This record gives sequence, structure tokens and C-alpha cells, in this order.
Amino acid sequence: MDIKENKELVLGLYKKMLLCRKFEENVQYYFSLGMIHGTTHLSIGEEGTAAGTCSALEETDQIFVTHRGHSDVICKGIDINKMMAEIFAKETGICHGKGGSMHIADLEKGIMGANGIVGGGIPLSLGNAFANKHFKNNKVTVCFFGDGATNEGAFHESMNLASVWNLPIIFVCVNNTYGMSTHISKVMKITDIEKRGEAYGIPSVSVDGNDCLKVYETVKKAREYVASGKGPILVVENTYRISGHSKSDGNLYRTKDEINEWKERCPIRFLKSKIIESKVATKEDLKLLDDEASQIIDDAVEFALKSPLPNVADIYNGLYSE
Ligand SMILES: Cc1ncc(C[n+]2csc(CCOP(=O)(O)OP(=O)(O)O)c2C)c(N)n1
Repeated sequence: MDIKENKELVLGLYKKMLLCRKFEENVQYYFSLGMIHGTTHLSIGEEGTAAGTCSALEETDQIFVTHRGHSDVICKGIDINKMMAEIFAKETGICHGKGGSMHIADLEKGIMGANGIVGGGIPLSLGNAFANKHFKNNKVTVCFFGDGATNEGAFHESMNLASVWNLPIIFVCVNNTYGMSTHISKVMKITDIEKRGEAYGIPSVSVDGNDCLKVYETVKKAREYVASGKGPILVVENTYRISGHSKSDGNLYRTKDEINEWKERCPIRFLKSKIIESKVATKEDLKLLDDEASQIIDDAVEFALKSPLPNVADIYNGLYSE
């Protein structure tokens, strides 16, 4: 991509990644203070996949995310104040504080829900894509899942059906190299996950997930292909989870050197150096974007902290459809 010709887009991607990183650093901080309950799964280090993928979609497209979906929904345009309040279990949260970190949804924004069951979102996204095809509404479904999820039966059944039914869906495998404490090479003989898509006759590509611009270009092309009615595509975005798996992770299964090596390849730093090299913006310009992102997240924290807890009397509201 010519960075100079796409200045607005590139700076927008950079700011989205900053928002994701700062959002999660705050979640981690308030979690450590015991002010956020339950558990959280952070995607620090994986922001290039979220920003690149979601920015390549149309507003009406729909995404299904995983237990590690904060960054994806931020990049799809969720109200950040309401999302922060949701994680703090407040009444003003996007799901009135009943969903928490692992169950964020906003149907109006095409955020169809997160899922704590590994691979659980894949068959759901298939049904969504089937409905969109039936109603001919031109919406593309994007289903995010991890490398570990591709070992689930639901993944294989869904790939097969999506392929034979030519469904308008982009499968996005965020391969962050580990499933909990297990390196992918310990659970797969063939670690090129795109080959799993090819086995079902689905065009499949892999891309450096830490290069946000490459992710954007790849998903943009994938969207054109899928929207033209040719059927599904699998995009494997290879990246690394710098943060621990969840709240409790002693990192005993990997070395500090390995983590540090990937920190050097941080998607935010990578794009920053490209922007500066191409002279599209100066360090000072980027500092302003950084300050803007910090302010947005600080405001979200303040909104969440000041918001009331849900009323006990409302406990059953929203559980069942009318
Ligand atoms: C069906 C199911 N099995 C096991 C778990 C426990 N579990 C939670 S996250 C996780 C690892 C998933 O790895 P991956 O799909 O690669 O996603 P990542 O956590 O790396 O983003 C496991 C095994 C679960 N939630 N659901």
C-alpha cells in the first residue's frame, strides 16, 4: 500500500490500534486492583489483526468474536464508554453489565456477540451468513477464531458447509501461536492453518498479522471476493499473544526472550516506524494521536467508574426475547 496516498486510512489504523492497546492496559490495571471481576483475555500484541480486518469491512457487515475479542469490537466501532462500563459490570454497559468481558454484543453495529466456548462462534456465524444469503442483503459475515479453535470439530463441519453452500463469510483465524499454554506445533503436524481451508475447497491465504496494512489489504480483497457471491474465504493472520492467556498466567511455557522478540515486532511500533519513514507524519503528530487515544480511554474509565451498578430488580430483564 502506498502510505502517502492513503494517509487518512493509515493514521486511522494507527489510532485504532492505540485505542485497543490503551483500553486493554486499563482493563488489566483495574483488574489487578480487584475492581473488575470475572476473567479477561487480552489481545495485547494482536491489535494489527483487529484494526486491519475490521477497517476493511463495510459498516453493515457483521462480526462474531471470541473470548479475546475486545480489540475486534473496538475496531468495528463499538461505543467505548459503554464497553468499558460493561466490563466494570455497570448498568450503563452495552449489555447492562450482564455480559462482561466475554459477552460483548451490539447488533446495530454488526457486533453479533462474543463466545467463551472455543470454536462456538463458528457454527453461529454460519447461520448468520446463511440468512444474509437468503435475504440477499449484501452483508458479509466475518468470523474470528483462534488457532486452537481449528482443532475443534465445529470448525471442520462449518468449513465444509460454508464451502458447499457458497456462504458469504470470511473466516479469520487469528493465529497467535498458542492455545492457552500449548504451542501450536504440539497440537498440529501441519501448522500452516490455511491448508485446512484448502482441504474444503475454500480459497485460503495467510498474512503477517503484525503488519496491519497487509491485513487490511488482504481482508479488503477477501471481502470483494466474498461479496461477489463466490463463496467463503479463510484468512489466517499470524501473530503473537504478548499478554498472558487470561488473568492467571505465569508464562511458564515460554521464555522471556521469545516474548521480548515479539515485543520488538509489536504491530503498533511497526506501523509507527513505517509512517515516520514515509514522512506522512512526524513523531510529534503521532504523539498527538497517542494523547487523543489516551483521553478517549480515560474518559471511558471515568464514565464506567461513575456509572451505577445494575438494580437487583432488573436481574431478569433482557434474558428472554419478548
Ligand atoms: C470448547 C472449549 N474447550 C476448552 C476451553 C478452555 N479454553 C479457553 S481459551 C482456550 C484456548 C483457545 O485457544 P485459541 O482458539 O487459539 O484462542 P486464543 O485463546 O489463543 O486466542 C481454551 C482451551 C473452552 N473455553 N471451550
